[in-house]
Amino acid sequence: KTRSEVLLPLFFFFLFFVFLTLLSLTSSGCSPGWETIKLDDKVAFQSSVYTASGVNYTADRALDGDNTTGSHTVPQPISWWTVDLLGLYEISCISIYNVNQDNIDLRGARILIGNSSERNAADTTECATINTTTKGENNTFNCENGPKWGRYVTVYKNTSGLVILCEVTMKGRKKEPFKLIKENKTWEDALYHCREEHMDLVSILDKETQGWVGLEAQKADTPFVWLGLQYICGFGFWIWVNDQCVFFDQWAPDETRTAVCSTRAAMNTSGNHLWYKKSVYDKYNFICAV
Ligand SMILES: [Ca+2]
Repeated sequence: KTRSEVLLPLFFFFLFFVFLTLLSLTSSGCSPGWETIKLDDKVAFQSSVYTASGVNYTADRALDGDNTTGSHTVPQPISWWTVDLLGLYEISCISIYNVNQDNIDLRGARILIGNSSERNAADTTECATINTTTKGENNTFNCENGPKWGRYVTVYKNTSGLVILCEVTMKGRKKEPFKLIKENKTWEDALYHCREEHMDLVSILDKETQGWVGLEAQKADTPFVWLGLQYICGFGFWIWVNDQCVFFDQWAPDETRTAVCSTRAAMNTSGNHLWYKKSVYDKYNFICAV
């Protein structure tokens, strides 16, 4: 045998060994390449709040960057903790740190990710089931079958007991499907701007999109933002700029469906983000689909 005939199989065996070692290293932590999501400016809430010695163990204590403070519910048949990420994220993994304390046992709790704060909503998917007590160390849970999309991350425990979380961290990346443009333009100029720079003026076809657009609208300088909803006055109906009919709507209670020509729809930037009829010549900030 030549020298290379002997060495080549050895070399491949070595590569295989390195591969196995790397695999075992990565499976214990979060998959590489994901950013840590900033959580101390997000909003957390939970099923109940435990109070002792004048301290309220509120949900936000799991996000304050301090391992010595924790959120704590009271024992109930179902306990949960939820963070609203105030945006759409692709989430790869969640890590939970807890101190070593007798009443902490999260085994069987599920980590849920979705776009509704209702934990049993149809669009909620499971990231992982917690299989350790999470006591006395930082435990990382990678989302099974790949990263999950969502705005709300929930630790959901329906096997009586309580949910204690000293510190929660997660990795992923933000996705921004809508963009507020802080320029005051007429409806048509807004439409041209969106179509040139992005995809289109936004169309809202469901409650979920209404929620996203409402979040973006809160940052506007003007009391209303333009939506891609136009009135076809010759035929007397409303239609989205992506040619979709209006099945979901959020009109303000006193707004009638009929309008004069040159009317378009704008969203109120405060309150419940209801829709109002506005003259096509009014100038507002606007929201593009990107
Ligand atoms: Ca904490």
